[in-house]
Amino acid sequence: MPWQDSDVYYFPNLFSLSESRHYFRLLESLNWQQETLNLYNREVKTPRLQSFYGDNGVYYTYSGQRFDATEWVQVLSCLKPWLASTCSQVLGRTIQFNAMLGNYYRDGNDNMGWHADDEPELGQEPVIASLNFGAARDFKFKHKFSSQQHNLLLENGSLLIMAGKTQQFWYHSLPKRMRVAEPRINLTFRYLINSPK
Ligand SMILES: O=C(O)CCC(=O)C(=O)O
Repeated sequence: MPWQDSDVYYFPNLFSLSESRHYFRLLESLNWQQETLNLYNREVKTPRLQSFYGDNGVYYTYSGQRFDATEWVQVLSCLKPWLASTCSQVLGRTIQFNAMLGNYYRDGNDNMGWHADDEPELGQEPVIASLNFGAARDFKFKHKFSSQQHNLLLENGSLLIMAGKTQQFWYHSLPKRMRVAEPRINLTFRYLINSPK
């Protein structure tokens, strides 16, 4: 995308309709959980389900809570190297992933608020590779220091790559869309640099 201070690529139809259906079915059996977060001393359930897989010992912290990775399962172990090589070709350098944070949106009421993937454990210029299956959903970008905004429709079977300075300069969100009745599965592959436990 030709946006200032960013390195964003969108590939629709990376998977055919039947491949996407196949992956959606397999991915439905991941370890989906609705997390409870403590926000301003109130217990709040995240408006979506999440799952977190990764190499042994990998964890991430979110809203002061620590989440330890579940051991890879077959479908993710197959997707991971394939996606790493796809991203390496796109970005022209070797990309590796050691974790996958997944999001399951049951319908258009489920959403994700504005944030940047800028936690220290992701490093300075993280590569986030995001696969989309199921309902198409709007994905919004908002510049951190100017009024620029962009919208991308993330379609069934597509790939979004966010790299370079994107997380330093932009927030992103997946807003509610009340007209959407179908579920959506999103897998975000990342590389986490964890300090020893
Ligand atoms: O579901 C999506 O596409 C949003 C995922 C996302 O923003 C994230 O995992 O940081």
